[in-house]
Amino acid sequence: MNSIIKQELSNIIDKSDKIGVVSHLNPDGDNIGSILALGSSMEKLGKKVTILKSDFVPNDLLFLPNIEKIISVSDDLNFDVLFVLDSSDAERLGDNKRFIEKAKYIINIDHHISNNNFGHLNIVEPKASSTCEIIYNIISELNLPIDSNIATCIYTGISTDTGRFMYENVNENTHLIVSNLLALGTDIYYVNKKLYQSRSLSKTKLFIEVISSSKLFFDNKVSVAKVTLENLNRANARPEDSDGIVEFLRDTETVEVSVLLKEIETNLTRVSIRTKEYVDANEICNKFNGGGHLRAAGCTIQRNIDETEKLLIESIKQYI
Ligand SMILES: [Mn+2]
Repeated sequence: MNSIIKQELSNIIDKSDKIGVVSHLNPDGDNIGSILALGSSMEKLGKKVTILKSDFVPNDLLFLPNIEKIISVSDDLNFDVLFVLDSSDAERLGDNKRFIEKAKYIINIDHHISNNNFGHLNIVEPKASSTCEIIYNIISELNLPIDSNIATCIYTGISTDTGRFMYENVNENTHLIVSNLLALGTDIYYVNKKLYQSRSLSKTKLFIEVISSSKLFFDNKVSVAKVTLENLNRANARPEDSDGIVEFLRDTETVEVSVLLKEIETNLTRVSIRTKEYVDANEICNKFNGGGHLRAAGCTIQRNIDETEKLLIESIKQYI
């Protein structure tokens, strides 16, 4: 963060009383972790903070400290400043996009390379491992309050967005931050058990069904799996229970690109792409008005799930 941005951010927080912090659709550990961490820190400063969700919070994140502070609203709220975290564009907020349209000042903090700088102040750092890493740096550079609960939320975002510290976005600084988070009292054994060893039975059933019907293409380099509404029904699972399938498929030795297609409705399919070494996932998704990161990206296509599958396979072909 350069000193001009740092000064501006500090001024805005100083002079604002009513502060909103908002999540995106289909939130993950980094998104929920970052809104809770920043929201709780500013609340400790004495600000009136509203932490808003734009969608369901996945079950495996309900253990996070201060999770009860997250609300969903139907009536309209006014903020002096609205922080939008981990969201590459305003559309990611779904219905809560209306808060962006009416807030006096928007601060966009994100690490997606595809971020379109929709805020008045944009702190977009594609090299950061996670939005939580950026939030940690803001808290430490601005001397904002931090405690073990805030540290736990930040740790969760960094751990989940780095694939448990395995991806290329991890560097020595990531581990230095984690070292500080542990010193602040994060119980990593407890957090890791909640995050990685607490899968529901219906989620396990969904994984088995979806993975067993997945298909391989181009010399086993591309793996494609489909989650239909029927799959969800049979396993008694929720749409977010498919989180993790696309990474599981990517981890196959021969696979460079894994694709998960989720049927949202008959002619609407959500696509998640993961790559391992040389294919740019962001570039593929950009063609369909989506985006994300080099090795993890997504898009939404207005076609049925089978047509989307054909479209994607055709589009990935040139990279293999
Ligand atoms: Mn993130």
